[in-house]
Order: sequence, then structure tokens, then C-alpha cells
Amino acid sequence: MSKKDDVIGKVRIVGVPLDLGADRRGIDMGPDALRNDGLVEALEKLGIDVQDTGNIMLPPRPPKKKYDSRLKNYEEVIFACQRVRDFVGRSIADGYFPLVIGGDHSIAMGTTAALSTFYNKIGIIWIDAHGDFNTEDTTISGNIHGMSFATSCGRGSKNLVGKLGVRTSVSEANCVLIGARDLDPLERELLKKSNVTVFTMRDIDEQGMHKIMKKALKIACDGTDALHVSFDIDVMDPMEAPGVGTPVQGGMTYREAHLAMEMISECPNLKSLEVVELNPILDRQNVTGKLAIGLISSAFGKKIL
Ligand code: NNH
Ligand code: MN
Ligand code: MN
Ligand code: MN
Repeated sequence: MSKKDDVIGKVRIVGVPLDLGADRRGIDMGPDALRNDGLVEALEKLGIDVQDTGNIMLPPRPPKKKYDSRLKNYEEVIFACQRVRDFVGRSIADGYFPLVIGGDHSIAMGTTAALSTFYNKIGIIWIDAHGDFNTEDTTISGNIHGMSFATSCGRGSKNLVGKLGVRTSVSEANCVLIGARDLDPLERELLKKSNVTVFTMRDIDEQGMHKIMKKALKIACDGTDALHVSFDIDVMDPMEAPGVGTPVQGGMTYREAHLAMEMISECPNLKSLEVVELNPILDRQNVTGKLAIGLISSAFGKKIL
């Protein structure tokens, strides 16, 4: 049976109602909005055996505090990421493909920690308007969701790197950032010096998504034993996807994003998928939630013909 014509067999959904890694309230409702918009049914329609384990239980929101650190809500975010790590780890051990739905993007630190205990050399395709390549030293906002890609690559201080008790197996040279158009000054320098390949929106404009994804998949799959895809919905153009915490003009079109996911679905190395930063209270008639479900379906093998 060739993987090419086959959808992923067994998927376990892990919802992470966390927004403490970001600035805006509302992202914590992302997982339930996706369920309400029919995520499980859409995947079942593809013939996938879907297990929805519900949302990870998180402690109540802490009282509003004054931040004296560059890592806002540090303890709470680490706690959530530990749970994500454990849930994703158990999903893989139980033979399920983990689909992590956020929640803010800080949860990727938990996902990549779990993957690192199973795989030796992980490639990541990080699809995002932002770089999420800040460290404790470069961040302007102090929001940990802007640091999760760097942390997954093993960059930053010990407050985040290694904090989940796992040495990362992410291979930076096999990492790709796609759709970037809003980088902080020091983050930009760090990215440029890093081994991450960055395809900005301009690159997509110039070369087209098909060429970009061919290159991205080649880089991420070259000699790696796992591909992780981390999809931040704010990569989409805000006209397509208004329901995100940090919209940035000039993003991907509906078809560009679908083509990316369709091509990802053909990669036999794909071992996990994360879709984050849906903010239902900023959405318009659930278009962003429905878009996200469509994109997840494409990543899992849904075909037009
Ligand atoms: N770069 C900014 C920061 O570090 C924004 C990050 N926001 C995101 N990332 N939504 O995907 O805070
Ligand atoms: Mn992000
Ligand atoms: Mn983003
Ligand atoms: Mn965001």
C-alpha cells in the first residue's frame, strides 16, 4: 500500500487550551472551536480512525500580574508544555499520529520534546507569519509563543532549552520557516545566522508555492527520520483568516496553503502536525476555524480528485 494514495490511519487529537504564551485572550478557545466546526467528523470522513482525547487540563488562569521577566507566565507555560509532551509521547507509543490543536504556539516546545524521545533527527516545517525564533535575550514582548521554534532547535537559555527534560533531536539544518513577514530585529539576525532555511512571503510571490514546498520538503526530509509540521494559522492572509491573535497583512492565499498541506501529505516522513493560534472570538462566521479544518484534512490526504 503506497503511502502516497493513503490517508493517515489513526489520529489522536490533543487539545491545548492555552493562551498564556501569547498576548491576547481567546486563543484558549481554539480547540473547542475546531471541534464545534466539525474537525472530528471531517477526519472521519477521510476514513481516519480518530480518537479525540479532549483538552489537556490546565490550572485556572493566574491573577493578572506585573511581569518582571522576559518570559511571561513562565511556570504556567512550562506546565502546559510538560502535559503536551506527555500526551504526544503517549499518542505515539499507542500507535496514533498526534494532532495537536492550540492554543498558542508555545505548545510546540512540548510537541518537539516528545518527538525527540522517539526520533533521532527531526526536520520541521514551521509555517508562520512570524519566526518564533526569539530567545529570552532577544524577545521584545516576553511572550513565549515567539520563542518556541528557537527553543525547539536548542537555542536560548536553560530556562527553556532542556527544561522539559529532553535533549532536542531537531536538526536545525533540516528546519524550514515558510510564510514569514514579521520578524523582530534581533530575531531576524539570529535567524540569518542560523541553519534554518527561511522562505518569506516574497519568496512565495516570486517562485510560487509549488517550488517552495518542493525545496522545503527536500530540506526537511533529507536524512531525517521524522517530519514535524507546525502550522500557525496567522500565516494566512487576514482576509482569509481573521480569527487569529496577531494578524499580519500580505499572507498566504487559501490555495497556497492548501497546496502546501497537500504536498506535505505526500511525505511518508510526516510524524506529527500541530495547528495553533486560532482565536474564535476574533473570527468571522467561523471562516478561520473551517479553513483550519480544511487544511488539516489536506495534510491528512484529502484530495480534490
Ligand atoms: N515576534 C513576536 C514576539 O516575539 C510576535 C510573535 N507572535 C506570533 N508568533 N504570533 O507566531 O512576540
Ligand atoms: Mn507562531
Ligand atoms: Mn505567528
Ligand atoms: Mn500569534
